[in-house]
Amino acid sequence: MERLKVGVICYPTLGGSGVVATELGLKMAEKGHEMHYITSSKPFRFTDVHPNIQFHEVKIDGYAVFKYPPYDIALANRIAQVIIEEKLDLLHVHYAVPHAISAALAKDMANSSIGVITTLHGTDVTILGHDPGLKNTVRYGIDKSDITTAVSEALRQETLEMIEPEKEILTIYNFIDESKYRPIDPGCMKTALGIDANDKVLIHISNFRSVKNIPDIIDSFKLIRHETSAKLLLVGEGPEQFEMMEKVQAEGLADDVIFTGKRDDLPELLAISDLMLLLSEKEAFGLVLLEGFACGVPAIATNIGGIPEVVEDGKNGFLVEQGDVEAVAVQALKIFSDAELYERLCQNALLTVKEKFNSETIVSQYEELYYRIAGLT
Ligand code: GMT
Repeated sequence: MERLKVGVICYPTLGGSGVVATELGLKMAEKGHEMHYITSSKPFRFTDVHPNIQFHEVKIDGYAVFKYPPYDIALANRIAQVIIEEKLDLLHVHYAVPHAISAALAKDMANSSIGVITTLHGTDVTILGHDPGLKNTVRYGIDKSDITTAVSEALRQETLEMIEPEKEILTIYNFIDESKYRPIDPGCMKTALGIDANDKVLIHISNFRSVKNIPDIIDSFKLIRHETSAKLLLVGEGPEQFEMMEKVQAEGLADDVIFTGKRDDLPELLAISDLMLLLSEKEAFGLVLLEGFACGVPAIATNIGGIPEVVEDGKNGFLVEQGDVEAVAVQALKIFSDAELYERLCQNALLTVKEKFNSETIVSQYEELYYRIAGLT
């Protein structure tokens, strides 16, 4: 098949969407396509450089005359340049707002009819979409795109109901790189973190935004800790971090809750973890669940958004209603006390990634769309 030149626009530093944009670009580059990232900085998970990947930095000067530097316009300007200079075949933008808007403007600036695929990751629809002013902007971004995808069926449905776009939306699930996330020997990680060999380890990984509902994680852990010897790893950093540190102190849990900060060795941390907790109030997909599953770690998660498409109750973990910290504790203690159930959940977690979220299948779905909008099928 023909080699495509793809412009990719994403938030280089933002959680799951940045990870998906990065991993997808790497997989496409491995397939022989030329991937051009047009971003403010190098996406954070880009540790491996590939000869088929190029970066085009968006520079913006902080002119004193502007209260807010016009990043979206600077981005549009850079996209337009790259469309022309690199003779791109298509653009893949992650997030309708602001990236699909910048892409539409760039097309106009470059006087180009280049195809645009927009992937919705959640926050623009589930949060911005509630703002009546921005709802029209999200709709504009979707309707100006040739194809829009959503990372879960729940997000697709919510977008159709809330934003009422004219264009159809397809669901393409997220994926992870199975060669990075797999069960590995934990080595001496438990000792390094000061965790006793027999302690159960619960893990939560996020960007510590309020939507992740970390107080519920701490409250659930307190109930679990009351019944069994356990440690809670809180991995990541973000706006709620210091407040959560204060809460852990106030609850008398400082000896059992470990704030690791942002870490690159997630497979190692997952290798010592028995259970993942994700108790968000909104979650379009929950990429971190897949990272855990791929390492054989089952999850307890809230029954909201796209989570039930990933966590199947009783199969690879358990679903709880948002705010029901007692249910989290009951399910966790049940899992810890039943070795057979635990083993079944772990095996099913691994199978979920292999069968439902297989990276090869999902990358092919995107590739097919790339050819379609480049007019090559
Ligand atoms: O959840 C975040 O804070 C970050 C955000 C992002 O842009 O990475 O996550 C969204 O996209 C991820 C990748 O598709 C999804 O796994 C997350 O569920 C989604 N977050 C929300 O819907 C809150």
